[in-house]
Amino acid sequence: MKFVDEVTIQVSSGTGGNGIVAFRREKFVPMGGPAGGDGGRGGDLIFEATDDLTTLYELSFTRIYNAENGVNGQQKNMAGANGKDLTVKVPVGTLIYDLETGRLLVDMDHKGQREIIAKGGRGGWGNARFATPVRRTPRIAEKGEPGKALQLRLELKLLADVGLVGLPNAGKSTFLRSVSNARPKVADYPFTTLTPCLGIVKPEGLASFCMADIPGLIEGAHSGSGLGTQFLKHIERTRVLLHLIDVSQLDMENITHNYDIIMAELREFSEELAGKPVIVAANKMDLPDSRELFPDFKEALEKRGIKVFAVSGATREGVDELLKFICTMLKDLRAPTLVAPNEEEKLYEYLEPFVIEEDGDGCWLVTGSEIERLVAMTDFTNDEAVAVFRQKIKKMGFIDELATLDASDEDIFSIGEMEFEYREFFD
Ligand SMILES: Nc1nc2c(ncn2[C@@H]2O[C@H](COP(=O)(O)OP(=O)(O)OP(=O)(O)O)[C@@H](O)[C@H]2O)c(=O)[nH]1
Ligand SMILES: [Mg+2]
Repeated sequence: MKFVDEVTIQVSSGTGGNGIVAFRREKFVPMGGPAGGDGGRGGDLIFEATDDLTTLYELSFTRIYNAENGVNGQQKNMAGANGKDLTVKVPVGTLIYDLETGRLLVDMDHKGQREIIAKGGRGGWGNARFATPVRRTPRIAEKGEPGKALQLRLELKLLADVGLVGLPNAGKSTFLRSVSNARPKVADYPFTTLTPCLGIVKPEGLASFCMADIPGLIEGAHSGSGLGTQFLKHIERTRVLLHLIDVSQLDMENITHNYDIIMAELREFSEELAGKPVIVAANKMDLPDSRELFPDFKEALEKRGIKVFAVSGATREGVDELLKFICTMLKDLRAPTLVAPNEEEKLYEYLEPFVIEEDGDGCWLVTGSEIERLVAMTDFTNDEAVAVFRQKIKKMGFIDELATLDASDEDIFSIGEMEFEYREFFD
C-alpha cells in the first residue's frame, strides 16, 4: 500500500430540510389550524482518528465527502427526517487545515477522537411553529439552514515518542524490529526503507512507548539527495531522537563525520528538530571493526558532552540498557504541542452577525453567518416570511447600520445568494 501523507478534500455538512406551510383538513372545516412540519436537521461532517489507518492513502481516492441533507417537513405536523452524519476516518496524527486560510483546525492526535468539522444545518420551521394567539393561520415557513462546505488539507504527521535517524544501512529498521512489534523491511542496501513505520516498544517493567523508523538520510538530503528530507516531518512530533550509527563503517581519519552529516541535515531541515534531545547509539557492535573503532568514536563525542550507547540490533547487546535510558528520559519530557485553534476561532463560526463592505460601483457585500443564514432560510416569495425577515434584520441592528452608510437608493446589497436594493430595506 502506498504511503500518502497529504491530501486535499472537499467536505460539507447537510443542509436542513425546509419547513412547510400546511393546514389541518377536517371534515366540514375548510381550513383547520396550521400543521406544516419542520424540516429535519442536516447531517454533521465528523472526523474520527483511528489506529486502523496508517496513511491517508484511502482518502486519496474519494475527494468529496457530503453528509446527508435533512428531509423537508410534511403535512400533519410531521417533521422531516434528520440527515445522516458522515464520519470520515483518518489515521491518528492527522492535522486538518482549512485550505483557504491555511489555519490549523484540529489535530487528530489520539485514538477515538471525534471532531465535528462542519455542523449540519438546522431544519426550517414549519408554519405550525409560527402560530400565535393573534396569528392563527400563519402562511410562513422557514427554509432549511444551508450546510457548510469546506476545502480541507489533511496532513499526516506521525505521532511517536522516539524517532530513529541515521544514514542508510545504519541498522534502523533492524533495531526497530528487535525492540518492537513492527516489521519494517531490512536489507543490505541503502534506502531499503521507503516509508515511515511505527512500532510499539514494551520494555519489561517499564512504560511502553512508540518508535518511528524513517528512510535513511544522506549528505545533501535537505537539497533533495537520496529520498530528501520529506519524511523528517514524521519525526517532528517526537520527543527524543535516537541516532543510530554503524560504527563498523566509521572513517578513522574523521571519526565523527557520519554523526556530523546527520546532525547537519537535521539542522538544515529545522532548528527545532535539531534542538530535540538526541541519544547516540553506536550500532553493529557485534562486528570486530566496530569494537576497534568504538573507543575513539565514544571519546570524540563525549568530549562534546554527548553520551554514547554501544548496541547491536542484531544480537540485542546493550539494547535493554538503552531502552531503559530512553524510558527515564521520556518520563521527564512532555510531548511537543502544536498551536491548537482557539475555541472561539473555530473556522465555521463567524463572530459578527454581519459585516458590510463596499464593493465599488454601487455594490455592497454583506457577510456574516447570522445574516447569511437568515437570508438562506427565508422564502422571499412569501410576504409573511419577508415581514419576519424585516423584523429580524432590524433587531439585529442591520437597518440602523445601513442608515449610516453613504449609499444611494439603487445601490445593490448582496447577502448570500440574494441581492437587495438599498431602498427595499426602508420601504
Ligand atoms: N552485524 C550487524 N548487522 C546489522 C545490524 N543491524 C543491521 N545490520 C545489517 O545492516 C543492513 C542494513 O540494515 P537495516 O536495518 O535495513 O538498515 P536501515 O538503517 O534501516 O537502512 P535504510 O532503511 O536503507 O535506511 C542489513 O543487512 C542488516 O542485516 C547489527 O546490529 N549488526
Ligand atoms: Mg530501514
